[in-house]
Amino acid sequence: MKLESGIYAAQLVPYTSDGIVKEESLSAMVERNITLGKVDGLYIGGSTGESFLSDTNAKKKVLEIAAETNAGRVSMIAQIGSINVKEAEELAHLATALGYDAVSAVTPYYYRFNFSEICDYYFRLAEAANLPMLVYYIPAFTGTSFDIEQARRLFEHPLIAGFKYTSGDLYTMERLISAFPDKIVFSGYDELLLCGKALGAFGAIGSTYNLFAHIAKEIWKNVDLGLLAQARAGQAKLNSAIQELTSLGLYQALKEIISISGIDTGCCLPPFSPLSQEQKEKADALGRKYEDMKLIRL
Ligand code: MN9
Repeated sequence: MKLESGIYAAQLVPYTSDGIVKEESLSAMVERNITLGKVDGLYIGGSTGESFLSDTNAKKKVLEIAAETNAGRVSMIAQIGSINVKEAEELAHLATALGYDAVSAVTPYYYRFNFSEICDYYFRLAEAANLPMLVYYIPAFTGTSFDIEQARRLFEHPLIAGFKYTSGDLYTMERLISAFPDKIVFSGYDELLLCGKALGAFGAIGSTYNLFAHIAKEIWKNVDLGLLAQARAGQAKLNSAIQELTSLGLYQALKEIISISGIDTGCCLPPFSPLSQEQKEKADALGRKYEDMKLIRL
């Protein structure tokens, strides 16, 4: 399968309090995204999956379970990036063996790598996978941003297929989309889904689509139909929910609400702290409210 355009859930991952992947729950959460959320694709092992907090075994398990559960139904992207490049290469090989459609890698972070080092990292990982590579661009977290000329250098490698663009700099996003019509850009901030789509993004990848895929798909479709007022109303509803959930801890709150549907969504990995009883009750109440508003189905 090649990558479909549209809404991709950045897959949440349920962990035990010891940091072990809850395998059955993960499979149920993937299934839920495909059959209830009707997502166009899945992005596995990214920030939302807490990949940068997890150990190599957990990363591999997550890639395996997601691929087995999906069994070729929707497009799948494996986030394999890590500042442990040997680990990233192993994950790249695994993603290929498991039949992923593309890989993605976070820009190497923590140390201030120069651009030539960053290019080497991306080319090496793309070649290890021998799959299309989406640069996971998230400058607020990695501290590294690229200009259009740097993007051009990355795109000189035929396997660099596009960006997962998680930045509020919509000017650069537009320049990227216009300058490289043969490449693809996924919009990475759920808060800016309407804007990304309006500027020509190929798809959108987001954590909140584990819960709000339906409204995200509606925003997407309404932009396609030129129904701007409806799209804007949808984005406003989504953003109010993001604001409410973020005040509790976004991934924790998303997992708590999904657990109402009967899946044991487990914990987040430390240093993320668990929700207090009071926060859990608040998240549950928000979940019921979104259900009443027909924003989600539990
Ligand atoms: O991958 C997500 N990024 C992070 C995409 O979690 C760092 C987004 O979906 C955000 O969670 C979302 C809320 O800020 O836009």
